[in-house]
Amino acid sequence: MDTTEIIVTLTGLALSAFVIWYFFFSARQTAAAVSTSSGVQEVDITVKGGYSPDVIEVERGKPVQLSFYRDEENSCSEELLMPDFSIRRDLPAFKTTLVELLPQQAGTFTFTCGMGMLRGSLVVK
Ligand SMILES: [Cu+2]
Repeated sequence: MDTTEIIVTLTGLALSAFVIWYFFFSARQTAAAVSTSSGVQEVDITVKGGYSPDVIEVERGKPVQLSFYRDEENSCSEELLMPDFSIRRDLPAFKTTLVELLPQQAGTFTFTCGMGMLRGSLVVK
């Protein structure tokens, strides 16, 4: 190996380490839903290279309204999937999209972008 190959290899390793850290170990942000007087549990989520917060806690049996504000044009996040709730929604850039659902069962339900790269979870208690 010459110097260039070593540098390329090391850069590649550093990038892989960063990607692994980013997807699996970076700090998760948890937010509990705020219930309105009408009993709707509301949560605001910003979509920008990920979901923030990406862990959302709600109570079972009460309607949930998630407000997704997509703060970017990156096509990765243009679609939102919540397979457990049969939800598939387009998120227009720089707009808020409301997603309503009624969690009937306790558990942790994943939501992702259309490609499954961005991830968040809805924790129903
Ligand atoms: Cu994506």
